[in-house]
Amino acid sequence: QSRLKLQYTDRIPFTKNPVAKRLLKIISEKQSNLCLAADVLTGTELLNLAEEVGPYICILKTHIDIIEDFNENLTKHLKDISQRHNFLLLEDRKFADIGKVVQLQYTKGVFKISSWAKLITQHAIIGPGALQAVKQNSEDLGVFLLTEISTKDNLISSSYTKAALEMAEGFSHLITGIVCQSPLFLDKPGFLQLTPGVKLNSIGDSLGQQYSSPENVILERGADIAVVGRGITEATDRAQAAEKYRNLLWEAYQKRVEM
Ligand code: BMP
Repeated sequence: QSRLKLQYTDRIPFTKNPVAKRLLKIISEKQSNLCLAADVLTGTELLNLAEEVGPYICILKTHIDIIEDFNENLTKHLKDISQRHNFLLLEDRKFADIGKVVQLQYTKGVFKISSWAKLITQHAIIGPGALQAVKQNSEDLGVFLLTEISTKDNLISSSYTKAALEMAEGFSHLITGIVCQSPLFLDKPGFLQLTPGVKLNSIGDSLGQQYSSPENVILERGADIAVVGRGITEATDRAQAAEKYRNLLWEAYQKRVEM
């Protein structure tokens, strides 16, 4: 059965990744398939945003290396908020180095990503090495593998996308899902499609980003979870904006299942 037609809870038995099972439960409980891209520059801004928008999201996605005043207290507080509001933390590091370096970047350095992020993103370009590097953590970690990208004139080919998906299938205990832009892997309800590039009333920014609407991303592009950044972070009332995107995305998914 196509994943496009299944409710989130009905997909739990298909996934082999424990973090994906948790995520599917959170999505159903909160009726939210919204991931917030929390691209802000200070710890205080990040924590305030997480508090405001927390009730409406299933994932909060960070780029922790853009925080100007990072210290370990920040990720500790962020973790507390994520538990209180019941969402998962995704560090969008897009790991793309040799396995050994990915292992070090994931566990060490300033950010110690493995100590707070249950979800990470990886590029497929280097082959299975980066997945092997974090594989032993699959009880406590889910990877979203990037197989397509939302930017204009990007260099990813359809053969790259296909090979990346095949690679993901070999790591089903570790893979939570796929970051992509079109309805791929329809026969794999255990993988979640995470799709960025979502904003109302905009077709893109001046640096190559391309946007679709919440309805389009769920109904046409096959997203299971949509990533919204500036559509929420730049709104005057961020909680209200998050609630609006949450409702539109959830209704679109329900419509897709029933269609
Ligand atoms: P915004 O909605 O403000 O354009 O933010 C999009 C977010 O999604 C950014 O954090 C970016 O890193 C991420 N992203 C993307 O835009 N396109 C992709 O293909 C993959 C991404 O991770």
